[in-house]
Parts: sequence; C-alpha cells; structure tokens
Amino acid sequence: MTANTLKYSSAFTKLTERVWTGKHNRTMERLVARFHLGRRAYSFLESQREYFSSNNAKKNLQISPKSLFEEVSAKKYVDQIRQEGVAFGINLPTSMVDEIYQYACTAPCYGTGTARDEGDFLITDVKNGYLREKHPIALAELKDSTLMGCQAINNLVEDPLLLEVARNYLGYWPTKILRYMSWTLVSSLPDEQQKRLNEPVIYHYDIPSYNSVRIYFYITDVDTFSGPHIMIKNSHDIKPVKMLFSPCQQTDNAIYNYYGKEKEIIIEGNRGFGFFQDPYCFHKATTPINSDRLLLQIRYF
Ligand SMILES: O=C(O)CCC(=O)C(=O)O
Ligand SMILES: [Fe+2]
Repeated sequence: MTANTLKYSSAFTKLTERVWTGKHNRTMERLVARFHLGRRAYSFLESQREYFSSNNAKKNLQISPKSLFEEVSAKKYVDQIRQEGVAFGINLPTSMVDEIYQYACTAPCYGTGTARDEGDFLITDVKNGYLREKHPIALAELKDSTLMGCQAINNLVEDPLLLEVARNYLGYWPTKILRYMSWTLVSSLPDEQQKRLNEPVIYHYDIPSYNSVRIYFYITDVDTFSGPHIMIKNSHDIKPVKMLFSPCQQTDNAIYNYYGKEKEIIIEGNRGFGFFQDPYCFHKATTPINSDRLLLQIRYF
C-alpha cells in the first residue's frame, strides 16, 4: 500500500467505526437495519473496513481445521438464504445433540414475568408450567456465558463451514458471535399471558444489529404439537413500507393479509435438525401442546 492509501484507509476505518459505534449507535442500527438496502450498504462498508483494517475480525475467531458438516456447499447454502431468508440441510450428529441436551438440563436458566425475580433456576425445577409451583413459565432462556461451558456448542461456534456461511452471507467475518438457547414449555396459560411471558410467539422480525444471520438447531424432536418455529418466506427482503415504519411485531392477520398464508413455513424436524435464517424475516415461536421444545441458536453479527 502507498502512504496515501494507508492514510485514506485509516481515515475510512476511523470514520466507519465512529458512525457504527458512536453514542447514537442503537438508534442508527434500528434505522439503517430495517431496510434491505441499509443492511447491504453496511455489509459493503464493513467488508471495506475488513479489507483495510489491520485488526481483521478473522484474527479474533477460533476456527477449527475441519468442519463437522462436510457434505454442504457454503455457496449454495448462502444463495438459498438470500433467496428465501432460510436454508436447510445442516443437521447435528446424535452424539452432539445428546451432549447439548444434557448440558441444558443441568445449566442455569432464567425466566420471564414474575419468575425473573427468582433468579437462575434449573429446568428440572419447572413442573406443569410452573417454577417452584408459584411462577408461570412459558420461556426459559440460557445465556451466552452459560453456554460457553458446553464443548459441543463451542465446537459449533468454531466450525469452519458455519463460519464460512456466516461470512459469505454477511459479507465480512462476524465481529461478534452469541450463543443462545431456549426452552419453550407446554403451558395451559391463556393466550394473552403466553404472549406476555414468551413474546417471540408474536410474529416479528429482529433488529439485533446492523446485520446478522443465525443458525438454529432443534435439540428436541419438533412436530406441529411441540412448538415449531414458523416464518414467512422471503420476508427478509420484502416488507410493505407501513411495516417498515411500525413496530417489529405484527398480528397473524396483518402478516397473512400482506404475504398470504401460503408463504408461511412451519419448520418441523427431529432433534438435530438445523437451519440458517436471516432474522430480519418475519418469524415466530409457537407454544408447544404436547412436549417442551429446546432450541439452540448461534447468532452471527
Ligand atoms: O423460539 C423460536 O422459535 C423463535 C425465537 C425468536 O424469535 C428469536 O430468538 O428471535
Ligand atoms: Fe425473533
């Protein structure tokens, strides 16, 4: 690089850093990332920053030499997420599912509603939808720092194929990776209370950052009666202006009226079933009727 290129690239890096991470960062994020074009522009600028910056995000990543998912083509996979907002075909081996399930049964979770005041608890403390027979629970979550103790999840975070998909989709090496796991529990609570205790059961899209992609793995078998994840195909790219300028949550009716019910994908799969998704698509959780559901997410930013 010539002295001039170095000077410009360092100025460019500083400027983008200031814009992305300044004190109005979250407001900027929520504004820019709502729009497909905003996310693409961010991707482009981040890719340029990555190219020019000496502190390349790749250097901060742990990447295993060999992927657990040999059969999958990252390119085909990324094209699929771009087209539909979702891609299938990356599934976990049984031994990993067992390890993750066992870990989740003995690791601290936190609840919503009145259960939040109880602090951490084990999922085995929840019986018939109530924690310690007192607090209704519809959703129990496990946070990133808790999940760092699970070797199988760490192996997924370091998996080169998953990182390659994330990198190609985002346009730059992820600068942050978060693990997240949640139990959605069988519950006989009225609908309104369900929605208060487990907000993701309302159709919504997420704006976790300027750009993001995630992989989901079912850790329990999921059919229509055990809380399938539901989403609207292509909705990451296509949203009516009215929805872009209103809150991220929408009623089922508003979604069906605009997209049509035929765009809805109800995702069922056995334990180990995985899918990448662009979280800017409309999606929702559902309340299980027969058996609790455990879901692992790895979120790339
Ligand atoms: O649990 C689900 O199926 C959806 C969760 C969700 O919407 C989210 O984590 O953003
Ligand atoms: Fe969500």
